[in-house]
Amino acid sequence: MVDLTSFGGMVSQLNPEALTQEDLFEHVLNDALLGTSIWINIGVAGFTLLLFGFMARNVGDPRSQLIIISAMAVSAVSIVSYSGLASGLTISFLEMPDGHALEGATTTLEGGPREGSDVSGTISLWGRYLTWAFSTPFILLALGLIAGSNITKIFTAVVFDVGIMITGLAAALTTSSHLMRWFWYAVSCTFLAVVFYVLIVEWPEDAKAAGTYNIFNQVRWLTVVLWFGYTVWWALGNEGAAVVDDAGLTSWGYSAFDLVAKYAFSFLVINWTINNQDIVSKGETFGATGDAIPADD
Ligand code: RET
Repeated sequence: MVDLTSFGGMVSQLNPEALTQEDLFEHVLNDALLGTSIWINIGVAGFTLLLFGFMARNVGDPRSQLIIISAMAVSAVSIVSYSGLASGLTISFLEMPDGHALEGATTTLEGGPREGSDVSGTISLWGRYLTWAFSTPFILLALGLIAGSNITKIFTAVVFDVGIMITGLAAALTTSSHLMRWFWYAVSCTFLAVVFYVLIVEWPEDAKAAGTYNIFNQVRWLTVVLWFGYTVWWALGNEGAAVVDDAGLTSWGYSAFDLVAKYAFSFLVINWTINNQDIVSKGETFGATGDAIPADD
C-alpha cells in the first residue's frame, strides 16, 4: 500500500543546511511581517541615536554623560542587532526536536533564487538573544547609576543579565531535545529572578537615599513589566510552545517590546538626566564598593 504521507514527504524539501545566506536575506526581505519587524527597527534605532545625541549636546556633567551614553548605547547595539538579522547572518532555519509543536514544520521561502521552495524547519532569529547580551547591560547600568547603586549591585545585575541572554540563546538553538530547550529556558528565568531582585528590592532603597526615587520607580517598572513580557512571549512564540506559530508575528512581538523597553526607556532616562544633572552627580558614595563615606580632609 502506498503511504501518501511519506509519498508527500518525498516532494522536494530543502534541508536548512542547503540554504545560503542569500536565501535567508531574501526571505526576510520579502516576508512582509518578518521584514517590517526588522527594517523598521533599524530606522527607529538610527533615528533615536541622532535624537538623543542632539538632546544631550549641552550636558557637561560627566556622571550625567555616562548615563546618557549608556542609554544611547542601547540604540547603537540595536542597529547592529537588527542589521545582523536583516543580512541573514544571525538567523537560521531550525528543525525542532520530537515533542515540539513545530516538529516537522516547513517554511516556504518568500523570495530570492529559490522562492517558493519548502524548507524543513521554522525560522529562528537567534541573533536577537545574542545581541541582547550586549544591549541590556547598558539598560541596567543606566538604571543602577540613576539609583545611585554601588558597583557590586551593578555588577551583579549585569552578570546575571548576560547569563539570561546567553542561556536564552542556548534555549533557542538547542535542537537535540525538547526537554533541554525548556531546561535552558528555566535556567534563563532563574537568572532573570536575580536581576528582578536587584531592581525590585535593592535599587529602590538606594534611589530613595539618592533622591531619584520618582524617575527610578517609573523606569524600573517599565523594565520589569516588559522584561517579563519578553519571557512570556518566548514561551508563546514559534520557538516555545508555538501558540503563536508564525515567525514573523513572533518577531513583531519582540520588535514592539523593543520600541518601549529600549527607546521609550532611553528617552525617559535621557530627558530626566538632562534636567537633573545636579541630583545625578550629588552622591559621594555613587559607584563605590563600600558603604563608607570618605572622611573630609
Ligand atoms: C528569553 C528566553 C529565555 C527566558 C528569558 C528570556 C528573557 C529575555 C529578556 C529580554 C529583554 C530584552 C531587552 C532587549 C532590549 O534591547 C531570552 C526571551 C528570561 C528579559 C530589554
